[in-house]
Amino acid sequence: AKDPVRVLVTGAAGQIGYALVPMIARGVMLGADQPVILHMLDIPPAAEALNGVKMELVDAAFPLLKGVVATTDAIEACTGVNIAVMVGGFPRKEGMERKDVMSKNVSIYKSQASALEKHAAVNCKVLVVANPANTNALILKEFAPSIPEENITCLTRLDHNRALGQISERLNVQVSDVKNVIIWGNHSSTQYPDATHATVNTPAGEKPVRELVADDQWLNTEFITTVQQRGAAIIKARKLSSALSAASSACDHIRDWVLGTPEGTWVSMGVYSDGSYNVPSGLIYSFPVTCKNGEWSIIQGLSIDEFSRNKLDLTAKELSEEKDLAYSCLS
Ligand code: NAX
Repeated sequence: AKDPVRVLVTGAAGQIGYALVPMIARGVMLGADQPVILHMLDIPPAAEALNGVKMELVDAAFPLLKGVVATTDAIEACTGVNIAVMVGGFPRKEGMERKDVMSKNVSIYKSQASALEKHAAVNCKVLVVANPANTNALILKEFAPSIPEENITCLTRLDHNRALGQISERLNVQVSDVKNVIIWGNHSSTQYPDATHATVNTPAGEKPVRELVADDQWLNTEFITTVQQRGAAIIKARKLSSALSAASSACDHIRDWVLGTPEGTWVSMGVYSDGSYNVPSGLIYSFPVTCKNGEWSIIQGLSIDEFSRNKLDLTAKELSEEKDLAYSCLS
């Protein structure tokens, strides 16, 4: 039998946490043969609720779940973890300035970076979900210099999956037959959902989405805005933000990173930019990647037309501004 993998979930008493921890305990994230030990962190006002989640995990009697740590102590939570899914953060409340929210999250991610750097297992893989996801990941990277930068990522897989879902609905095909959409940039409304290179598996072989969509304008207009605004549409419908889809996508992100992407398929991940596609280096930016042996690599050589170029630059510009704002909160 395999040794258990220790998986940290921060913000585990929140809504995404509640959807995510049972998925991890069932093997959705790391595989049906991989035992896990869950480490759950939240803050003292949520301690009792967190303990309730722990009670339910015990009650569910998951065969793969070999232990549960539920704590409000970041050091205890981070000790020995192999995977860290950072869902905890300070939400934007009505009337709050952007700078105030940023400042709260910068201080959270700065201190959790140190706890992870000092106490996590060697080669711990980190996924930041909490918003502003890209910039929280960047702060985490800056304050955990001994964690390899390629181990620090943020979640744009939900946006990627939303894009697959929209194409599947539009073309009336199975979502599992659609692949290779791309989310470029920030997990925010400036992200660029790009279907230029996406394909559909049809009985006649693989076809570009562009050939199958009768109304070519749709891909350059409504498709993009629907994916960009999907989070807001969910809030409007549910009166709560996305949770099950966020949790499921976080599992997809880690599973593909650890176990590899299928041959010929790429996915979107927010990763530390190396200057590929002339995206400024030093940002956590979402790119198309493939994964193998626990490492991601950015797909190279895709053609970028002028329409796409402008959109790649726009979301990079927003990320640079967020970075400046985050740094201004440090001083
Ligand atoms: P909730 O407010 O339900 O849960 C957040 C939890 O984090 C709470 O239990 C809170 O007590 C805890 N928390 C706050 N500060 C903490 C700290 N310093 N350490 C540990 N825990 C802390 O929010 P939920 O709906 O679960 O969303 C969580 C985060 O995911 C939010 O920042 C949200 O904006 C972000 N999202 C990101 C998505 C993505 O695709 N990247 C999509 C879904 C989601 O909107």
